[in-house]
Amino acid sequence: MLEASLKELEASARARIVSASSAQELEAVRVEVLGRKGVIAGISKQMAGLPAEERSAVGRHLNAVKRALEAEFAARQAEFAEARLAARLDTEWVDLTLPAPGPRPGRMHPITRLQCEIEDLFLSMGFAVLDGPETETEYNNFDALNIPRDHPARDAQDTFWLKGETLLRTHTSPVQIRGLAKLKPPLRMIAPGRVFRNESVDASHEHTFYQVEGMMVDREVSIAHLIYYMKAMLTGLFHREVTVRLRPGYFPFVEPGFELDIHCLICDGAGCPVCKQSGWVEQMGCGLVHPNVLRMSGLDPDVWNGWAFGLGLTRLAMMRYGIDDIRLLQSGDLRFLYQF
Ligand code: 2NM
Repeated sequence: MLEASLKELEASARARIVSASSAQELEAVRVEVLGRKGVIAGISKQMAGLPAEERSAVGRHLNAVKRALEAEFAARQAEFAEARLAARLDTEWVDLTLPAPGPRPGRMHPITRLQCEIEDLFLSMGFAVLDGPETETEYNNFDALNIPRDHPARDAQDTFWLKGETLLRTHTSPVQIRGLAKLKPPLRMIAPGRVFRNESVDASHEHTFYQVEGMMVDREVSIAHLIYYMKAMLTGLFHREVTVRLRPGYFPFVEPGFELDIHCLICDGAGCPVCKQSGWVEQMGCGLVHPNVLRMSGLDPDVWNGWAFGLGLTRLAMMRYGIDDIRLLQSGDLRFLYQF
């Protein structure tokens, strides 16, 4: 009786293995036949009731059927695996003879580009380009620049204070103070770099931004020299003649101090949103180096004097490239960066 059902089982299992149309269907059949609770396991259980001599004959037959079906399943599984591979080769092939798509090259950030151009301009006029630390002493950042002890810029609201008397530099002037200690006048130098102010961030304010400051110290330096060099820089940057005007401006480290405006390059002075209809755009602060600053750096203001300027690269970059939100500059957004 069991012998007959074994034969029948083998035949029907073989038929189902052959007709299985997918690996999943085949697996379902395998579990049903060979699984722990499958048909063969069931028959195996029933054998317990047979007399001993019959049991060993049926047992041998059962094992033979089991091994034969296992081999059959394995062969059919291999067929499915091979078919899967063939299908992948159809869709996933790669032509190895094609030239590789080279890496997408990086670009220079718009601020870096401006900084490099300004460095080149001043290098060509005999200036040294100086670098310095981003963490500074209170002395280099404030005292040596004639900024009074009670000046609001020293406030925790404006300055990121670190441990002790150190801080994140709020301008690159401390680099120039270091320059004055190292170089002998007559001297010319610029100090480009990253500066930090404790401000709330919005579309036109960042806590981290870029500046270029510069100074020249010689005998009998005048405002005429200052204007000459500022015009040389702006003409070089904008590739055209620029008209400038000076208004009085207060910075503790210069006397007299000025705000320097340029005739709006977008509307040529007619009035537009960039110059807020005034025809002029505020560009930078500048002036003649305060005698106290020279004195604190060990220079006699009766012998030496100088001019200095401070320029924000962010505003300049926004103007030059028509960027309307300052936050894009530090966003790291490739969609923004690849436009330059
Ligand atoms: C400005 C405006 C005016 C400036 C002064 C000095 C130094 F070191 F000579 F004292 N460096 N930069 C200066 C002058 C900076 O920024 C708006």
